[in-house]
Amino acid sequence: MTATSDSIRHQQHPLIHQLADCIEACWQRHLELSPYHLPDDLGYVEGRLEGEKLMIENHCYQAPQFRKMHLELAKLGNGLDILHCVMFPNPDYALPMFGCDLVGGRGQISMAIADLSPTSPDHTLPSAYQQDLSALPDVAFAQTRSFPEWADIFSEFCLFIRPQDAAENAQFLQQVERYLEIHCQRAIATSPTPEQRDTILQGQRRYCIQQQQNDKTRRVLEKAFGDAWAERYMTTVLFDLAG
Ligand code: 18B
Repeated sequence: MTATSDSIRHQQHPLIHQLADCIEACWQRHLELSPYHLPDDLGYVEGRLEGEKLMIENHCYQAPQFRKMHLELAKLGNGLDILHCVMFPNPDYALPMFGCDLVGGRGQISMAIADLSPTSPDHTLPSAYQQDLSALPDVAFAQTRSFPEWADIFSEFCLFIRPQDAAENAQFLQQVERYLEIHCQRAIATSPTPEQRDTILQGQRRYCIQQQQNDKTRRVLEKAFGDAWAERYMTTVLFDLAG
């Protein structure tokens, strides 16, 4: 599915709509995109949760540096809007994982997280990323959120907040755009290192295994689609382990 006028982003919280457009524009600006095909029945899905309709729309691409770039938009009735995005590097490239998740509704975003997460054995970002990220303007948010136990995968640059107002929403959007710009520019300047493939894969697998433990995501999916479907979706669409 492409970003047509019937995309559910048009019915979502403005920050989610803007971030979805921003992510796709950044990908198109920098990377050589081609489609990534999800299993046929998982491009667009609908379920029901407590009498309300849950709609999930997936946009998926690949590029030489990324085996899978996944943007997902979901809407539950009129109360809950979700944006989920992960860029899975091609395991021949020693790149961090970009991940982002926004949850909100009824005019307010309750949670916004974005990170460039290390996958190296020593859990540090490549030095070029550290330099670029450290050089960004400092942003401060009134309310940061505390990490659950499984979340030891994120970097010191992780933004994890409850934005308070339109100014903080705009500041979050701008900072995520800077992270994406750095990521795409560094990625296209990176040479493949196939000899490191096993190590890189191990780091990516750890990231996915930790993310699969997010009970808040799992519970929404289980309630709407059942336990087996939720397990399949979390392990094949949201956080699949590359071979
Ligand atoms: N996630 N999120 O993507 N999740 O997918 N998400 C929530 O206000 C969904 C990612 C992350 O405090 C919440 O508490 C659904 C990525 C963290 O225990 C809900 C989908 C990252 C938390 C959902 C989805 C990520 C979190 C609770 C599929 C990071 C806090 C919202 C469409 C890069 C967990 C709230 C905690 C929370 C739901 C992080 C409802 C259904 C890529 C850390």
